[in-house]
Amino acid sequence: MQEKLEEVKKQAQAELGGISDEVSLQNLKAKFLGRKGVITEILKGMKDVSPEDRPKMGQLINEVKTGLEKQFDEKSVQLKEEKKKKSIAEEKLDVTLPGRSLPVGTKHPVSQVMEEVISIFEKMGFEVAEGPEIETDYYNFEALNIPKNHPARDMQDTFYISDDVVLRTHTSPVQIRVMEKEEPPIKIIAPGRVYRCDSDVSHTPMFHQVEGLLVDKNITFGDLKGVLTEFLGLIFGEGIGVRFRPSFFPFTEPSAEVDIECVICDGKGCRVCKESGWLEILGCGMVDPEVFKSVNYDPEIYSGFAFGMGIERITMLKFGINDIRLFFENDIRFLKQFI
Ligand code: 2U9
Repeated sequence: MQEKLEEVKKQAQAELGGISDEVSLQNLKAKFLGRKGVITEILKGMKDVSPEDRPKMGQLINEVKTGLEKQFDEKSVQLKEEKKKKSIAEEKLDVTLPGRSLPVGTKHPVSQVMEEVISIFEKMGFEVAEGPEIETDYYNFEALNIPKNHPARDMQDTFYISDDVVLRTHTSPVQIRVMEKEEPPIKIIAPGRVYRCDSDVSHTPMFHQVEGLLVDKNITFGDLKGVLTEFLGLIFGEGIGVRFRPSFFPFTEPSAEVDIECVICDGKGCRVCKESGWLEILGCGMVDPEVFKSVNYDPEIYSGFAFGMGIERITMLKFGINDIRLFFENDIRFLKQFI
């Protein structure tokens, strides 16, 4: 029995040496020290040992048992240590690795140009004014001296919400609302979305405008020319050719349309400028006395100028875009080109 015990001890130690994980360790422990384990089997053999040898034998078995238990426990501690060291080594953070770059969006080209236009006028001392996109007939047409039979009032051109309520067709109602509330001097721009029943390569049902209004004593057409010529030089490049052509708008008198030298062909004549060398870029004029009357400004005391421009058109000319609908398709291959 003593020999058997010695053999079992050696076998257990040998097998313990080959163990490398906690589960196998527990299985091995059960095999030797468990209730149905090898040591228990040996203990059962005690009944065949002579009574005088029994105490010594019992002590011997116990020594082997506690010795093995200690070695199993030590192995368990050792395995836990190794596991911890391994996971620390594996989870080490390499701060020198290059970061993963996240895709970053870009500002829509119309927003970029809108911000640029606003910034130029702010530097000249204009303040930004805003108002509702759903307007009454009064603010959108009546107060602006647009007659009842004017084609712009037609259902073909204007989105009607009801007989008396429309989606604003220009940002001019904003200026009417400001003048109703405040006395001159007025020096504002009104940027925002406007709506017209129209759709082709150069028109969309919604587009963006910036309009401007300056009212004070002794404001002249010369002031208007100075401000707009300065603006066009800043937005299209210093020295760009500018010309003022007589025109008509119900809300300004006299009125003019402003052209710049064609940015595509440098004024030589091409398809875009219809061989004229010039591109129409904005409309303007001196505020009509009828408009002043509707806001209770005395046209004998005050004068002013106003102007309006479409931001999509300016963006198309600045970037050489030939179809306005590209702005609203949200194709990132298009949008990515304007960083
Ligand atoms: C008030 C009085 C007058 C604003 C003006 C224009 C001329 C003009 C167009 C440019 C291209 C509209 O976007 S577009 O289609 N605008 O030609 N706008 S004068 O005149 C005003 C505005 C407010 C109280």
